[in-house]
Amino acid sequence: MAEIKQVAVPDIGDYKDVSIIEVMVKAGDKINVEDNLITLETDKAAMDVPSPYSGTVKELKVKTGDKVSQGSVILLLESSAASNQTKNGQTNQPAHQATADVSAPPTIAENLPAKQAPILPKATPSIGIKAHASPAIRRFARELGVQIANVKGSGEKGRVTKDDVQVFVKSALAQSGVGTAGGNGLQVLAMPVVDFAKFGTVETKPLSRIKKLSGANLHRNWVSIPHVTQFDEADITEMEAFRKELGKEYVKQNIKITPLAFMLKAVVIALQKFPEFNASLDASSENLVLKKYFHIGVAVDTPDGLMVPVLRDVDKKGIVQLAKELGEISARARDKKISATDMQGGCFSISSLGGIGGTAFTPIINAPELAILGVSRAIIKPMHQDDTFVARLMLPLSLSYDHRVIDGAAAARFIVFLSQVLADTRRLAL
Ligand code: CAO
Repeated sequence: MAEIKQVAVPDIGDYKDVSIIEVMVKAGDKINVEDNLITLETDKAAMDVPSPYSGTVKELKVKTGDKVSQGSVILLLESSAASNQTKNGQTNQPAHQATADVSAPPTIAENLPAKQAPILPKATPSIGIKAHASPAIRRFARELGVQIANVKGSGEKGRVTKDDVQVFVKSALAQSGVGTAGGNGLQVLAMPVVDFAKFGTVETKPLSRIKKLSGANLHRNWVSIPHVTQFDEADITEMEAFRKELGKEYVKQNIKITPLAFMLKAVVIALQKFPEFNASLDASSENLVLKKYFHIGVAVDTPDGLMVPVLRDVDKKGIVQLAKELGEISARARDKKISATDMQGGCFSISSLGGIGGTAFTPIINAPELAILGVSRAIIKPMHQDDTFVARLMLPLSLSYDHRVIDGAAAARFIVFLSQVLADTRRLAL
């Protein structure tokens, strides 16, 4: 026959008026003997209070933040006669001691069954990084293979809650791609958690939404694609002379003709000659999907972070048209007027830092594309020609490619051909 029982705070030693920092049950919950009900925290340690009975919670008498002592009623439980006592015959369990404020390996207290757990909480020396969490949450984290010290707590005083552990696991799964077609299950050491303020003044600034989104993509691409970067220099002396002439003609129409418009055109000519660069792996990673269109992504630096809008059908457009579209799309990106569709469908990307400087860099492939071209600042260099040195304007190129699909020799052929096209602007018209 069902009966209503009072569940009270057990013997917690000399502690009085101890704060409840977590309530783990609510009215209507069905609980078993030894399920944890609340977590108490003294200035030294945290401890869980388990249920001495099984049954259904009828009414909660406490809430987070309340102060309780031995004998304070926690809740009323409707319990069946058969389940009135704990396995060892006790009518009320001692509190389970938490490993105080440390992320040390599980303590003896945590490993012992409840009936053997010490009654009095004791301070454990503080070693390692602090992580506040109740024994139940620590146990839950351990079962999932999560190191509690790596979980950011959202509870009171930064306590790690069950939700925090679940969010941590979900985000770890999402980052590793486990369960997805591109899953790689990478296991890496956790980043060290450093208190930077210990070494000097610091300021914390949240990352922008764009940085968070692009950061996650860059990270996935960097760890899951075997990148190799091939470098070359293109002689753009003639191209530059032509660009300047053309630029003057279009100033009035407010079209700025930069080297990038020429790069777009030259890249498409190279992609037409080397179709495996204008392709993606399918979801099984066993087939190459060769694209018959030529949409090129262009990395644009915006105050909020990197965006890669896509210019469509570059093969069907001339240099002036491309320069115009480039100006428009980069202005839209900087004004935050780029939509998700503007960034989809790219076959290959170009990242130009030529307007800023630098000699070379290793761009990260914008998956599922297979290659990306980095462009650095052109400089005049002495080049050896016909037994003499002549001043030529040399443009540094960095081609990162997916080595699962593209061989080094193919990449070298691609970049050499691209350099030839840029060196002889007549080829752009072919
Ligand atoms: N060598 C020498 N000069 C160059 C050059 C190069 N490779 N590329 C551009 N320039 C010159 C331009 O001609 C222009 O000169 P003037 O002002 O005298 O006419 C100046 O540098 C500035 O060019 P720009 O940067 O405004 O224009 P762009 O077409 O070259 O680039 C855009 C447009 C949107 C790509 C660029 O503004 C940008 O955002 N670049 C950053 C991309 C980025 O962050 N990439 C890193 C991603 S991490 O992989």
